[in-house]
Amino acid sequence: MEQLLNLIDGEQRPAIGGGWLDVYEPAKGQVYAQLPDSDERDVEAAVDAAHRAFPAWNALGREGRSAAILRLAQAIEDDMEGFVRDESRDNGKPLSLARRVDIPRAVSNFRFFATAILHFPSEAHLMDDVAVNYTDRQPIGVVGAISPWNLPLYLFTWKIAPALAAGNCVVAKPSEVTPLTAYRMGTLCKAAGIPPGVLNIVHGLGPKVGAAITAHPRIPAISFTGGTRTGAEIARVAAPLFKKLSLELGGKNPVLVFADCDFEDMLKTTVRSSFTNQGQICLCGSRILVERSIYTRFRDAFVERVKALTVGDPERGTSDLGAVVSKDHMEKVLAYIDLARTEGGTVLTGGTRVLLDGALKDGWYIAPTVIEGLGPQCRTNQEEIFGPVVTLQPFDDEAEALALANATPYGLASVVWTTDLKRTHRVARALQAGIVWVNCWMVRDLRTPFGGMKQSGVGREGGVEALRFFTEAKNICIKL
Ligand code: TXE
Repeated sequence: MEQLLNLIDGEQRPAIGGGWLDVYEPAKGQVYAQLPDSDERDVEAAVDAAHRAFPAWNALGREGRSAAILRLAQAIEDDMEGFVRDESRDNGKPLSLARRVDIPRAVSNFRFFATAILHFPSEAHLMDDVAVNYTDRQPIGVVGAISPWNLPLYLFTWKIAPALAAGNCVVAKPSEVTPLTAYRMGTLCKAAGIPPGVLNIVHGLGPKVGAAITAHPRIPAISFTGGTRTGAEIARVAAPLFKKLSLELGGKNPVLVFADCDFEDMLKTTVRSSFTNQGQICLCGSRILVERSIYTRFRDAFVERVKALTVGDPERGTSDLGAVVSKDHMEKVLAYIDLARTEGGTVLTGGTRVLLDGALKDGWYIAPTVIEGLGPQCRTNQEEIFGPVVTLQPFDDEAEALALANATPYGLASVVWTTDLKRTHRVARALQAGIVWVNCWMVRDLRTPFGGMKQSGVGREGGVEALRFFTEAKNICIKL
């Protein structure tokens, strides 16, 4: 049984307390590894190491830090298939998805911020002949990063890359549900020339290790991605400590399908935006709103496409969906499908656990599920399910489409399908979402602001937004 280890002060270490947690393989529903059951003592050791490493890492300068981060990116890319296999095994997602999205994006995250820091602008303000001001964006020092299980290495590196590039040292906690690729990446740091203590990875439970990071008096900034409830708990602890917070939380994203859309392009993409990663992406479109004149046509064509999807062995190229990430999560998603039935919904396809055979007989698989007949205010259409489940709702006009789209406590992402340019501008600007995709989905430019409003989070990641989060802006005013 492989034992994954913490990375603290450049060393691979077990938890000080000596405890271990089980790590499961969702495709088989079995334990395959163990994880340090760390606690505040391990976090303390990581914080000490990070503070000791900070002066030299910062003094390395942007070029020096950029070179080290680029070496780490290259080391991951050099073992692409190993990371792909590990990510799929740990999360249950198809190998093809980890190969196409997760690991290449982790490499891109490092390369993007390793070069972005070289062009990170600052400002000067001249006051005629009185004074000159310049803005000095200095690294915060030691920052905390806490990430979820749905896109494990992708989201873990999305925080670590800008933090390191900006000159900070990091105390990071990946999800205890999917720790494998973070552990693997930690083993590459020494050879990549990331000095001891610059990146510290402390594995373990959220309420223990995550909470210790959040509360630690010598970690003045926390970047978190995860559920809205956990985000609220982190904010409750961090607020009185006046910590800088970046919270990327849940979503209940609408897809608005107008009758004038490119139907085939919309249909193909909407299957993807509904069920990619088993629907476990906070950017997935889980509420599909369709103009009434094409509702029946859309419903029948969409259901036919969904029925053709294959739920199967994540290692097989023919599998469109793999396993959901845990037994608890499978039961949560199935409970939401039962709730939808209770609330009066009709399950048009899916709605059940999928039982495979052989070594996969105990795996956690759910059929892609499409539900109609529910109003906007029921729990099924208000709460985040975060699984392969979407609902369909018709609308009669643009005003009703927007009212339905904005009718949840979330405001993360949205998708609009129309060929009417004026409507595109009207609808995009009226949607309560941090991200609006028009005639596409998951098209990502890393320079753009990323994040949501309402209960989808606070702040933005990506590009200069991330570099500004991980630095303190100081105005220096000099008399002329
Ligand atoms: O979240 P959890 P999950 C959302 C997605 C879904 C959720 C899935 O919509 O709601 O995240 O991730 C740690 N103090 N997004 O279920 O439980 C925990 O150990 C400190 C939105 O994992 O919140 C894990 O490492 N930390 C996002 C991490 O928090 C705590 C994209 C997340 O766990 C903690 C991806 C505590 N008290 C997923 N309790 C976006 N908007 O981009 C748990 N943790």
